Amino acid sequence: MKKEFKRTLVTCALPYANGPVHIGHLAGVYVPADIYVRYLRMKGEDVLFICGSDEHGVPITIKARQQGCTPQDIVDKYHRIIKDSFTGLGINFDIYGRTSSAVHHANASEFFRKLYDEGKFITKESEQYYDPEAKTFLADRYIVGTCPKCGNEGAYGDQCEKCGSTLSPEELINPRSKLSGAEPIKKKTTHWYLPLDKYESWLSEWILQGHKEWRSNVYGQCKSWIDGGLQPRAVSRDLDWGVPVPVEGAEGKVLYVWFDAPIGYISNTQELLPQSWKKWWKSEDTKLVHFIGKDNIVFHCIVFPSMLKAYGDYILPDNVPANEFLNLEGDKISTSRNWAVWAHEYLEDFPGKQDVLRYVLTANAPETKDNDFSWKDFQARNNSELVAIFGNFVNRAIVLTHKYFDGKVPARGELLDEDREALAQIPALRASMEANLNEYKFREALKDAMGIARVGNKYISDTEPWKVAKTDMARTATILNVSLQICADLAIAFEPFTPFAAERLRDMLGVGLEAGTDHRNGEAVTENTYREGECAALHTIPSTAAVTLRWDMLGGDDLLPEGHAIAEAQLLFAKIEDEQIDAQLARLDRIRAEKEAEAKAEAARQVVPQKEECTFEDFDKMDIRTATVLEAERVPKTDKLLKLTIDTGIDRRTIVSGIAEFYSPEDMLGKQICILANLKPRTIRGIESKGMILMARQGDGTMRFITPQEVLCNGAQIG
Ligand code: B3M
Ligand code: ZN
Repeated sequence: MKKEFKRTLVTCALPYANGPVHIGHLAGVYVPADIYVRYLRMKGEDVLFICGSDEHGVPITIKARQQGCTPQDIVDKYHRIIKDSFTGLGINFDIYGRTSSAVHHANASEFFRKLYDEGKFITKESEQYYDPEAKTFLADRYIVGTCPKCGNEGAYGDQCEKCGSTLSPEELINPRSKLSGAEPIKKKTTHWYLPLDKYESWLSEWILQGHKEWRSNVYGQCKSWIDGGLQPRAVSRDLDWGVPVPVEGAEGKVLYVWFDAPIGYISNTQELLPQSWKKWWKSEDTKLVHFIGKDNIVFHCIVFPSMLKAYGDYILPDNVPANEFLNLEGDKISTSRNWAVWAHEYLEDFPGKQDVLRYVLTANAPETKDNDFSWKDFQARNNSELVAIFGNFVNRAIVLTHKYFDGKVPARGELLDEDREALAQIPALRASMEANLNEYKFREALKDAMGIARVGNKYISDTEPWKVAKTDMARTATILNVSLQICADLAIAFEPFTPFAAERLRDMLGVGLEAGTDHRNGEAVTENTYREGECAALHTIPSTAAVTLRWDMLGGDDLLPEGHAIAEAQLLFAKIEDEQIDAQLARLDRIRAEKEAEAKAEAARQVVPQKEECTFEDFDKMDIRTATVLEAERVPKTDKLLKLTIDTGIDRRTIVSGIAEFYSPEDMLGKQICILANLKPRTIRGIESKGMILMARQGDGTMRFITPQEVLCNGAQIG
C-alpha cells in the first residue's frame, strides 16, 4: 500500500566546502532535486528544500595547511562560492546552512551525547598512526609515501591518485607524515563506534523488504553491504577540526565528519524553522527524500538511518534517488586534475544561460549509468532543441499574434482535426511527465516536456498560419489561439527544468504562476537566514498578472482567454556559436596537454629494475669501443632504422641502428659514439650490420647515444 504523505522534505548532499561545485555535482544531485522541488511546489504541495556546506573533515584541514590559512578561512571562501553558484543556477534552497554553525555544533553534540548516554555506542582501542614530532594522530590522508603498485612517490595513506589504487598506510613504502616529514609511529587511541551489525536485520527488513522500489543501483549497493555483513563504524576521530566529542576525557577528538554531516540536514532545518522543525523530521506523514551521488549511498541508506533509528523518533528516508557519475569529454571528472566544468566559471562564461546547462545536464543525467558531458553535445542540444524547437515555436506564435491580432489572444473558431490532434497529445505528455517525476526519472520527464514543444512546433509548421492569413483570418485566429495555449502549457511544463526561460515566457504571455508556499510565514526567521536574504519568498512567485497559471491547467485548452494581451516577443534561447565552444574545448585541451606533459616527464624518470647478475667473464666477453660516424642515411621504407658507416679504429663498417625516431642522419654525422664491436653480424633489411650502437633508454622510451666526455681516438676500448 502506498503511504499518504502531507509534506515532503527534500535534502541535497552537503557539498564539502573545500572547493567549488562542478557539473558532476549539479547533474548528480542538485539539478534533479531542484526539478523535483519545483514540480511539487507547482502542484501546491508542502515542500522544504534543505542543503548547506559540509565544513568538516580532513581534506579541509589539509587545504588550509597548504594555503597557510585556517580551516575556517577555507570554508568561508568556498561556502560563499558554492552558495552563489546554486543561487545563480536557480537552485533555491529554503536554507543553505553550514556545519560550522553554532546551531549545528550544538545539535550534533546533543545527538552524540544522547546515544552515548543511552549506551548505543561501543568503544574500542586501536592503534593509529601518530606523528611523534608534531605530536598528533595522523589521518590516512596525512601520511604520504611511495605507492607499492606504481612507484608514485606522492601516494596518500588511503589512496594513490596516480594509479587509483586504494591503499592503507601500512602498504606505503617509506611512509612520512605530511605535517613534519617524520616517520609515523603507531600509538593506541580509543574511539566510539556505532555497532552497525546490531542494525543489520532491521536494515534488511526496512530496505530489502520494504523498499524494493528504490533505484536498482541504490538497492543493489544496500543489498551488497547488508549481505556482506556490517561492521561497527567509528564515529570519532583524532583531529582538531570538527565538532568536539562532548564527553569528558575526549580532548583532541572530534565527531567523524560522516557522523556530523547528515545531522547537518536536521540542524539546518532547525536553523530555518526553530519552532516547527520537528514536524518535518519527526512526523510520519512527512516524506523524506535524500538526493545524493552514488558514492554517498552507504552513508544515507545504512549509516544515517541507523543513527536515526538509534536516536529514536526520527523518520527515515522514503527514497534516496542517487545518481551515477557524469564524465567530461570521455574522462572521469577530477577535482585534483582540474578536469571539470566549474559551476561558477560556467556562470561567468555563459551569462544568462543557466537554463542551457540545466537542460543539458538533465537530458544527459547519469540516472542509471555513468554518462558523458561534451561541449559539442551542449551546443547541439541548445541549437537544435532549445532554439530550433522550443524557442522557434514560441517566437512564431507570439510574433504572428502581434502581426495579425495586435498582440491579443485571438478568438478560437471551430477546431479541425489537426487542432484536436495536437491538443490531445498534451494531457498524455503531462501524465507521462508526472509519472516520471514521481519516480525520479528526470530525463524522461524532460523528454515529455520537450514533447510538448515538439507538438507545438510541428503544429505551427503544418498549419502555416502565415499562409492561411492571406485568405482566412478566422482560421488564422484559431491556429494562433491553439498555438498560444500550447505556449502557456510550455510556461508551466518547463518551470521545473528551465525556470529562467519559463519565467521569460510567462512575461511574454503576460501571465503569472502559482507555485507553492513560503514556510517561514509565521516563523521567527533566524538572523542568519534572513540577513543573507536568499531564501525569502523564493518559491512564492507573486503574481499580479490577470492570468495565473497552475500545474493542473497544463493540457487544458483554455489557459489564455480570448482578448488577453501578450507582450512583444523576446528571445527565449540564443544560438551558441562555435567560438564559445571552441574556447571551452581549448581550455580542456590545455589541461590535457599539461597533464600529458607531466605524465611524460614522470615516465621518463621511471627507472627499470636492474637485470640479473652477470659475472666478470660475462662482461669481459663484450668488446666495447669508441667509434665515429662517417656516413648516415635512412633505411628506405622504415621509420626507425638508420644505416651508419662507422670508423671503429679497427675498420670501417656498417651498423644498422633503430634510432631514427630520435636522430636524423644529419644529427649523427661526425659524432663520436660507443659501440659493441664484437656483436655477431646480423642482416637487417638486407643490410649486414656489424655491431651495435650503445644507447641510454629512459623510462618513457626516449634514447640518447653515449659519447665519451672528450673526443678520443677511435677504437679505444671501454671496460
Ligand atoms: N560532503 C560528501 C560528498 O560531497 C559529502 C556529503 C555529505 S551529505 C551529509 O561526497
Ligand atoms: Zn600508485
